[in-house]
Amino acid sequence: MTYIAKPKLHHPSLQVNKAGYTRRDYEGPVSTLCAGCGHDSISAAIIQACFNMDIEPHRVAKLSGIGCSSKAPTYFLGGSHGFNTVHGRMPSVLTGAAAANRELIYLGVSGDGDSASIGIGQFAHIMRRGVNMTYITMNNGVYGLTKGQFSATADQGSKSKKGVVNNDAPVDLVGLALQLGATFVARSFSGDKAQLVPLIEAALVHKGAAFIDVISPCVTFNNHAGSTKSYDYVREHNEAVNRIDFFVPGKEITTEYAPGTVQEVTQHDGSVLRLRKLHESYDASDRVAAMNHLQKHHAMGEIVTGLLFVDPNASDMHDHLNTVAKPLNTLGDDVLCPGAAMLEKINASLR
Ligand SMILES: Cc1ncc(C[n+]2csc(CCOP(=O)(O)OP(=O)(O)O)c2C)c(N)n1
Ligand code: SF4
Ligand SMILES: [Mg+2]
Repeated sequence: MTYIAKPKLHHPSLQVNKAGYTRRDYEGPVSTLCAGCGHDSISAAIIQACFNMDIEPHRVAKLSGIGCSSKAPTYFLGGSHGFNTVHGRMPSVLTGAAAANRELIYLGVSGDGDSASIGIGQFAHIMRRGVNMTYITMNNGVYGLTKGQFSATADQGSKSKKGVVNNDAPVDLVGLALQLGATFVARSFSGDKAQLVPLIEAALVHKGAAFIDVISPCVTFNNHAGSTKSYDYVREHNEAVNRIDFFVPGKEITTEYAPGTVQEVTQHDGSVLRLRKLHESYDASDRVAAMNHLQKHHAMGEIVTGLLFVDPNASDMHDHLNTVAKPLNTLGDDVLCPGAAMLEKINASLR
């Protein structure tokens, strides 16, 4: 048995959102991940974000690869479209789905092994193509599902549960996403829901490739002293550059802040992100500065979190390829078949 169904009965006084759903409608069956696994907290944050945003669950397509992290989508958005791909191949399947139907909201869920080890090539191409999606990695520095081997994001010098030292340099998915042209790049921590929920909300409406790397401790294999992905280590070394307030389009913003302490970003759908600066000079619109900041603080053993970069006017894969707006399965013969005369003209032009 891979999951335990939840009772369908809802308490009559549960809050209902504007789309007519309660928070329970965004859940899935009972999770079978280890108690305390960071991945379950990220699932809870996704549920909260979708509820807050009044998203109809059937409008979401959630895709993942293989791993405990890639199994997590089973436990949220039970009424959404779902696809579990081969290990590390979620990005190409998501790209294909997004190309065929731009009307769904695409949510890619992956692990550090799934994205930074076997799937690193696929990760690179989905970011550089600007696929319109929210891509979340649940990053614990190990292959949890196959019993705790170091993954490619494990820090140099960090120790396994049995005391083995990792001598290899880590892959930083945030650094890679920035370099590859992702237009919304953030890092967060599964233990910081206040930071994570608005980041997910903002990513869901971002047009283009939105990437959130979430440090998500594996309590069974990587939560000991010597690990840089444990709850204690992340709490002690978390260096947030900003806190984000997310406002849906048209909502009045009344809170006042001192000049220079807030960076306001209006996205293409009219939603507003208010970035309350924790590092005075940090500018989330400067890609190169974000890369420098990340490297500098990583060398100091710090984990930089927050919205690191956003381009609110980004273009996406559909703009790059000039694709048709309608889902491909709704196009009739009249559109798909150019007709004999047009075919003759095309053939003539090639002779
Ligand atoms: C092609 C292929 N190679 C290897 C495996 C074995 N395998 C399953 S999950 C996994 C790693 C998962 O690690 P990660 O993506 O970090 O997820 P976690 O379990 O840590 O959340 C591996 C190597 C596989 N299933 N398929
Ligand atoms: S093995 Fe680790 S990653 Fe997998 S469910 Fe357990 S705590 Fe989570
Ligand atoms: Mg992992």
